[in-house]
Amino acid sequence: MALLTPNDLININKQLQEADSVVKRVTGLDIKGVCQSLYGTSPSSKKVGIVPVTSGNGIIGNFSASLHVITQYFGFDGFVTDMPDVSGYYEAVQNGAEIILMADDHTFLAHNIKNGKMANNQPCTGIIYAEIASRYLKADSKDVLVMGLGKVGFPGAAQLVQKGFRVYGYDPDARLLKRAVSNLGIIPFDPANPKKFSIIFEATPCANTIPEAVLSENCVLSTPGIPCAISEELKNKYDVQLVAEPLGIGTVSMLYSVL
Ligand code: NAD
Ligand code: 2YG
Ligand code: MG
Repeated sequence: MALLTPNDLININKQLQEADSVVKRVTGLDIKGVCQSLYGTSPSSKKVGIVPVTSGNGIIGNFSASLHVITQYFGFDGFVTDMPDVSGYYEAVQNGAEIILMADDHTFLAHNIKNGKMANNQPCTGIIYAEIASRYLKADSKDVLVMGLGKVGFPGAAQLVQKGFRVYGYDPDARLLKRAVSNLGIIPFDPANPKKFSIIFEATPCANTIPEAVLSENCVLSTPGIPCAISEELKNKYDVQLVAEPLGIGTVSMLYSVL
């Protein structure tokens, strides 16, 4: 799995503000509004304990501090524990945390220890980026292109199918494409025979995954994928509405899902 770097998280507050303004322009709602509508919950300043984790590749500079900024930005009462790992977990609970946020190299979880609900970052990220894409106010049809059908893309595709969209999907991994076709009923997208879309959801760890032939003027590209799926040049050429942010949108989706 591709891990975040401190570089991705530079100036997270500004990245969140910029993402929020694109989401507002695209959907008419801010990110909180999308979460409220998606999960039917609202935060009322819940206490969130953020526990740094040293296992595997270890602590990512800025990761816990960025989660702190994100929790505050969305109206939660976040704090980072002084200690990492088990001692940090103990410290978080002792200090009144109602929700625990922590991540190792494989799993980033939110656990509401009051009601027992738990969330995983990958499906929560896919679901909210797909939901944002699905709410595009100027969409010209119910057709959506999903690029990447892995741990983030598959649950996003499922969300779009559930909302009644006609979902075209592509993944170079033939087993994953087959799984999405048979389990979700999506239409396999053939890159050799492209068509234009006004809504695109992308979840891959690769750059330049969106071919020019699928872009329509002013289309929405909602993508948690790092690095970005589209070049600056193509973005400008088609005036693409780009929703892309490295950590906050997925995290707030996790938090709302466990309220
Ligand atoms: P994954 O490995 O489970 O899935 C990625 C899929 O993309 C794979 O199935 C792969 O075959 C496919 N793929 C590769 N090249 C492609 C191409 N050219 N066209 C279409 N599909 C292609 O990874 P994941 O866990 O689903 O994560 C996807 C990306 O999202 C990663 O970059 C990850 O770091 C990022 N991510 C971001 C956030 C966030 O908050 N922004 C949160 C979670 C994950
Ligand atoms: O506590 C720490 O600082 C580290 N143990 C955090 C490790 C997080 C690793 N996960 C990732 O980098 C991401 N792929 C998942 C985070 C979602 C946002 N992209
Ligand atoms: Mg995000």
